[in-house]
Amino acid sequence: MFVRIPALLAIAAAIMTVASACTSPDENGDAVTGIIPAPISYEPRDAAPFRLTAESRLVVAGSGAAGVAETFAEQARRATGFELPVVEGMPAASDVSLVVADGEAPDGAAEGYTLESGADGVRIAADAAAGLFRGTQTLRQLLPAAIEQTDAAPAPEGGWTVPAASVADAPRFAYRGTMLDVARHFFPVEDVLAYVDEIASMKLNVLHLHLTDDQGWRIEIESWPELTGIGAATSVGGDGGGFYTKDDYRRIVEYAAERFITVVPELDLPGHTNAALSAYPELNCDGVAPTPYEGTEVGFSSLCASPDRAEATDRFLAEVTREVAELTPGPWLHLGGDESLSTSQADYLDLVRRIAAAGAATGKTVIGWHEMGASRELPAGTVGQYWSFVEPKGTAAELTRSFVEQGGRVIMSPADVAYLDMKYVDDPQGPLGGRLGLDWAKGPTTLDEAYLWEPTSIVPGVGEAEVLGVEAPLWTETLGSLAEVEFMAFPRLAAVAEIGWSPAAPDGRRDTDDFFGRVAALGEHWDAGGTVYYPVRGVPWRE
Ligand code: TNX
Repeated sequence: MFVRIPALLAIAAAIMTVASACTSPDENGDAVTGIIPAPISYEPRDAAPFRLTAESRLVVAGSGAAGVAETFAEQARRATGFELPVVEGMPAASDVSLVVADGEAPDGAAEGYTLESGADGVRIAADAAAGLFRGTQTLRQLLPAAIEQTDAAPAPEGGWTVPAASVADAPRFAYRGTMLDVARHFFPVEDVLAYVDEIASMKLNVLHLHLTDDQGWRIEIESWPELTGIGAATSVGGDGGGFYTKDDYRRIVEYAAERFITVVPELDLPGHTNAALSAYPELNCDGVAPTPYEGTEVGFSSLCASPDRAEATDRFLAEVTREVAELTPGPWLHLGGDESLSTSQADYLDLVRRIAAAGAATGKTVIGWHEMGASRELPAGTVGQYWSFVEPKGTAAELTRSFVEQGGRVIMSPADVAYLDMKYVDDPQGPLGGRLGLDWAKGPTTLDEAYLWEPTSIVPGVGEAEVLGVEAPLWTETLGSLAEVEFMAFPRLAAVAEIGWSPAAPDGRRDTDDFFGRVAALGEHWDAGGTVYYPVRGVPWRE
């Protein structure tokens, strides 16, 4: 299906040696439903399980149900070899019924759904197609892991069964994302599509693409062709460049949209711009294009705030934001704002005002890293993304509250728990010898740490109503292949996905044992689908 086998095999081989040393499966025989993120409610029904067979059909009703059915069927057909036609009409006991109709989701939530399964069939119902799709991802996890197979292998022992259960579900936060840095290293479209499928299974609804940085500009801009003509040739370590043509990018957006995932494009401005500056001398204060950059330092580059450069800089800002906004059906445009360490505060504030205004002029809602909160001239509703890892009393908290004071909300991405590029704790002894990832945010990050944080307790004054959601960023200075991306993302992304979706624990304590048990179930799906993950110690991985 996806062209990524060799890199994957290399890592998978290394991992298998470690996996066999991991703890044994759940010995108590406890019913672990294996759903991640945990649903609002899961009740086993006193009934025989559902069986998906060669006779099964996907019986659809309501707006958007057929599209959701096709997306689900595509993978299920591949794995089972069954025909699984998408039809309308009366469902039979061997069918999966997919219904969009008013009053089906808990509280009418757009992404909510109910799922009933048993010998009498499966019925997933939602108020909107988005909720129906989320429900099919629960079904994906309730089916045997072999449902992830990329070709029809023999059916699992016992057949394609789904336990008899009633599920009612809806997300806690509206924004549940992950960021992929395609600037430090470039990832081809097929890799991004594979990643989209993987994150869809955890009910994430945002893929933030960090499209530009010092080391590369990765999105075609017709009015500034050298951004990719010159600015896309490099990456960290001289690993080669690349960029998305507009058609490539549209493919990603469309594929994500079929999975009800919004792509948030990021143009990182005014810092992190060496690639753009190297392509256009007129964007530099001294009129000289710097040489391309393939290192990993941050904070040395910036657009020029000088009035001499205002014409070129403002035209650049207007045109790049317009072209990227035109490619973006979603509501958000991320314009960076982080680590502009080579500009004076006055210049930074001037540039941020112009950058955010250009973004808002496209009709999109601007998102900025928390440093952008230094500006008191942000367009109303600008969203802040908090990434600090220091105590909340510091400046980062004040900068973050500034977005709320200006009518915006906040995405929580605290680096010490939510950054997927932080090393795993055991990795120095692990399969990759500590080669992947960074550790600047308070050292390596365990799966427990990724799981045991509460987005509404990070910044005082930014509570449930002010938190738009959560996002787990993955910076790729040290990551050059999809397999390496997957290795850093999984299983920790599952933890952040659950924080974003599942209800807050009533006593404020999440149950790691229960979570680890469900991660093990997800691990079987990853194995079957060829997704690489780090076999974190303490998770009862199944053989
Ligand atoms: C900080 S966090 C950055 C990135 C780096 C990352 C490495 C943030 C907004 N900026 O430029 O890639 O650390 O972890």
